Amino acid sequence: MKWRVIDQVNIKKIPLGEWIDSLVDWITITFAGLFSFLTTAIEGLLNILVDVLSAGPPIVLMIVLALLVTYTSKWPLGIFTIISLLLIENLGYWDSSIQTLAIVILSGLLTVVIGIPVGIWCAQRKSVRNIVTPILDFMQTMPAFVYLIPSILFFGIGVVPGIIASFIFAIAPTIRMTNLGIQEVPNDLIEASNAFGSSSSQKLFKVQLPLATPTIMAGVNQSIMLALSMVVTASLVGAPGLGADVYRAVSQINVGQGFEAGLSIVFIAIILDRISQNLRNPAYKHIISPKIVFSILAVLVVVTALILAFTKEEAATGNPGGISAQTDYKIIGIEPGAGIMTQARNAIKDYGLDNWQLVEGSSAAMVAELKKAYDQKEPIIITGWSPHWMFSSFDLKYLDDPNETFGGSEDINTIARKGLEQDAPGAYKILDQFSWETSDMEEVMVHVEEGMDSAEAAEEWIAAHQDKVAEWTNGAQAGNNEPIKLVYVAWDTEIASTNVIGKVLEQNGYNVTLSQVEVGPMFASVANGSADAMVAAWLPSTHLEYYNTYKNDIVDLGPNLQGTKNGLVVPEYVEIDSIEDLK
Ligand code: PBE
Repeated sequence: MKWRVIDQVNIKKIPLGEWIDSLVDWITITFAGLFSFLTTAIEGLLNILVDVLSAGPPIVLMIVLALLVTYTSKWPLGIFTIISLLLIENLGYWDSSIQTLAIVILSGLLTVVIGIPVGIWCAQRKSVRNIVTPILDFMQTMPAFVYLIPSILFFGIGVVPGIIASFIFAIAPTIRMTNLGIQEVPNDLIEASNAFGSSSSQKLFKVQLPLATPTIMAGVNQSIMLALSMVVTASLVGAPGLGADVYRAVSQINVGQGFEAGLSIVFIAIILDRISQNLRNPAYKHIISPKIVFSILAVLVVVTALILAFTKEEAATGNPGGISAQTDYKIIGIEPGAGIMTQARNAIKDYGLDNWQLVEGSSAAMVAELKKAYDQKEPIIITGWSPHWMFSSFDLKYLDDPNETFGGSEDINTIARKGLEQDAPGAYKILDQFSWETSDMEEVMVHVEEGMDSAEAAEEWIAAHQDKVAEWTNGAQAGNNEPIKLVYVAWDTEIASTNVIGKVLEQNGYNVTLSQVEVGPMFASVANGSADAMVAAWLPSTHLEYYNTYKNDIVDLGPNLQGTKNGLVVPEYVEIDSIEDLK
């Protein structure tokens, strides 16, 4: 029996979530111009950074970084740097590392540029401090994932929402430590400078900031490390780099790849930590003065950026009005481990779409991006599948796939763990007899999309289709509160099916838990028996690889739905018809 305080005193749930939704909607529309400006600016800066970092052959950047680490933190660490970077390059994570470095450096710069002035302001005015401190507490305790949601709506998917979320997550230490550093400046020094009649800006720049620098730098160092720790989270909304490699490894249960990418993150973390910790007080400052070293570095960066800017040939963008230019050669994908992503990667190869990039993220982020583009009648290409409610909410079409890279029409199969038949024969039988039509599934999906709770939508469908449910439960013995664990991925199709079959099992005496996981873990958990079943295997093509990996350790109960389809999808107003048109 569920028990809620508000039921007892008869007060309605406060619609806090809805208020936030409308607020975010309002912000999205009102500040659309600002957001698209910020997106372009941040993307532009990031591209420059990436270009500069990858200007020469990798060894050049390795040496520069090693020298910098040596200078700030002594030669043994310099040697460590060069060895670890060579290892990263050998393992094949060099390009990802550059992306990650650029993301962290840019979020780091943003935190410095905004955090230090705010910190100074806090130190100077108590009233500001009183407002900023609780906001910082809030920002630091709110799970960082939550920032990603509005970030997607404001900035679209890709690297920008990742940078913004990292920035919000990472800025607090810089502000706090700047404030602290300035306040800790001894009072007699302030009085002395007052006595000499210095203006408040002289006091700030000549007395307070220099004395506070070590504390401020400690804050900056922490901010950089926090930004680095966001890279994995940011990859959920499509930020590239080592984080995306880790996410992909989790999604596909690829232990080796996960370890390699994780190790690369550790190396980058050590390098960034050492440089930023000792920036203020370099180990060899008595040999060359920091001013000279950092000037050389700055000149190097600026000159490289300028040379690149002038020599860069206009990338072969083809027809500027064409679809490729308009979408920036991006196909908006979903979870990296999804079968449709493998198909899309193959399509890029099969159709020779060398310049195209498949953006990894999540189904929810993809749909948010589609909505955004659709509202503004902007061209967009996504990985899409049916059944899906998006086809009834938007006018969309599949691009022709003459090579059949996306497979043809498929089925969704139910898969159970070995031994379930003996342990819970009734549940096994119901799962085995579960089978419905696309239109049934769509009924549930539309309700969920309209905002109904998925469990409630499932109950409603069950109540309206007792005849079908009776066929599934026919001859199945009722449970005695045995636990049944169903796993699923948060695709709209599987949210619908898993909730419905879960409710049916529950109504037949089973104690059902649903747990949402990534694709790889979904198959693996049924195979190793930590979950009882799933109703989400798209076969024969989409999940073929997973199926083949685990087929000896699972029981395939056959299709629960027939006639699905995968492909590349565009809104009707986009004037291409075939994947071949993307060339
Ligand atoms: N899908 C929906 C999944 C299966 C269900 C097509 C996104 C996939 O590609 O793995």
